[in-house]
Amino acid sequence: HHPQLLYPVRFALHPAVVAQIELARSITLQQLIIDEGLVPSQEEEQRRNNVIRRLREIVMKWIKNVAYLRRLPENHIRAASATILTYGSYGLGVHNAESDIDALCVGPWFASLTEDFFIVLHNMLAKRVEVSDIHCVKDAKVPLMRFKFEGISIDLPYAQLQVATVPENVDILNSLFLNGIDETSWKSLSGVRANNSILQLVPNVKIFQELLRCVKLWAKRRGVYGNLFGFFGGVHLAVLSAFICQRNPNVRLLAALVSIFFKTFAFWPWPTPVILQGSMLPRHHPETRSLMPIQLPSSPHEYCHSNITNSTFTKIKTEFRRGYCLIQDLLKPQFDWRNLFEAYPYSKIYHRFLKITLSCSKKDELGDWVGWVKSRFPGLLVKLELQSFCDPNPSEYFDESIQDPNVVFYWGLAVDELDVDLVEKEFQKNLGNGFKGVTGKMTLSLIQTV
Ligand code: 3AT
Ligand code: MN
Ligand code: MN
Repeated sequence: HHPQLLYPVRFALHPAVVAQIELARSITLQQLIIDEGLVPSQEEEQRRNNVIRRLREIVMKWIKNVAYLRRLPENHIRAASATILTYGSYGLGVHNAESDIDALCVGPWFASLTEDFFIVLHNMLAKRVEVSDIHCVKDAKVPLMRFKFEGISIDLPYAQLQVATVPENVDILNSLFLNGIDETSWKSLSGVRANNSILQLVPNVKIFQELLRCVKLWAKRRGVYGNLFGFFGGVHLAVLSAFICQRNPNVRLLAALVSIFFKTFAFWPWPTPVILQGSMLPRHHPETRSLMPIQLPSSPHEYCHSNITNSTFTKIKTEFRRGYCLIQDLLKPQFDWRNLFEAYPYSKIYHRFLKITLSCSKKDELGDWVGWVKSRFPGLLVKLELQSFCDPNPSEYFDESIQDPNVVFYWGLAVDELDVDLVEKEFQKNLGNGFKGVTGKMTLSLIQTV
C-alpha cells in the first residue's frame, strides 16, 4: 500500500499525515454507512434471528411429519432432523433492513424436493399466518420457494443429503455429508459453500464486511448492481472485496481499502479472472466467455455466473474509473464521500428509454408472471444489444398513475436506437409459451425525454 501512488499530491505528505487523514475519512465513511440505514439495529437483528429460529422449528416439524408419512420406524422418526443454513448477504453479515434472508433448507435422504419440499413443506408454510406471497420457483438453476415471513422476504432452496440426521449447524464442507448427493442439491449448496470459503479466506472479517457494504452501496447507486440486468450480483462484489482484503492484509483503514479497491479494478486487465488465494485451484482454468470472470472460491471449476453484456461491461468499467478519479482527491479538504455514492442520473444522461409494463388478470398471479419475465431477462438483453447500446436501470418502478392492482411494474432500459416492433417480436419469441399456468401481458413502449 503506497499512499503516494494512490493519492497524487503536489507535495509529498508525511506518511503519518496521510494515515491521519485516511483515519478521519474512514470514520466519516463508516458514519455515512450508518446514516444510510445499512447497518441493522439490535431489534432488527433480533427479528431476523427469530425468523430463522422459527423456520428451523418449522422444518423440524416438517421432517418428523414426512418421516411419519413415509412410515419409517419410530426410532428413525425420532432421529430424523432437518435444518436451515443462511447464505447470501445475511450469511456474510452485510445485510440491511431491506435485504432478503437467503436460507437453505437441508434435509435427509427420505425427503424429496418435488414432493416433500415443494408440496408438503409448501402447504405447511402457506397455512401459517406469518407467511404471505409464497410461490415456488421450480425451473430455476437453483429451485426454491420464495415467500415473506412477517414481512421479511425469504429465499428458500433445498438440499437433500444422503444421511438420516442433519445436525443444526451441519458442516457442508465436510465430505461425510456430501456422499452421493444429487446435482440439484449440490447446486443449492453452492451459496453456502461460497460464503463459508470467503469468510475463511479473508484475513479480517470485520473490515471485509465494511468494505463490502461500501462497495454494494456504490454499485446500487451507480446502477451496476443486479445480476439479472447484466450487472454484479452480491456474490461477485463479495469476491472482489475479499480479493482486495486478501492482497492487503495489513491495511486496516476502510478509506484506504476502498481506494485500493477502485484503483485495482479501474485498471484490471479483464478478462483476466479474479481468483481468491487459497481457493481450490483447478489444474486448468475453465473456459469462460464471460467478459469479467470472477471465480467462485469454493468451486474451482466454476465462475460466478454472470450476465454481463458488452454494454454493461462498458458501464461497469466507466464506473470503476469514476470511483478511482474521485478517491484520488481523498486527501484534499473538499473531499466528500457523497460524490462517490451519488445516484446515477439516468434521465440526464439518456433520452430514450424502453418501458416494460407487465400485467395479469389475477392479482395473485402477478408475482409469478413478473418472476417469469425477469428470469428471461438475461436472454432478452442479449437480443436488445444486437440492436442498440442498452443500459438497463436495475431499479423497479411502480407506476403511481396506474390504479389497477393487477398491473404494473416496469423497468426503464436506456437505449440509443431501437425498433420497438422488432424488439417486441424478439421478446415474445423469448417468452414463448414456456410458462405454465400463468398468462400475463407485456407491453413495450419507447419513452423519449427532452
Ligand atoms: P442482497 O442483499 O439480497 O441484495 P445477496 O448477495 O444476498 O444480496 P441474492 O439474495 O440475490 O444476493 O443471492 C443470494 C445468494 O445466491 C448469493 C449467492 O450465493 C447465490 N447467487 C445468486 N446469484 C448468483 C450467481 N450469479 N452465481 C452464483 N451464485 C449466485
Ligand atoms: Mn440476499
Ligand atoms: Mn435472495
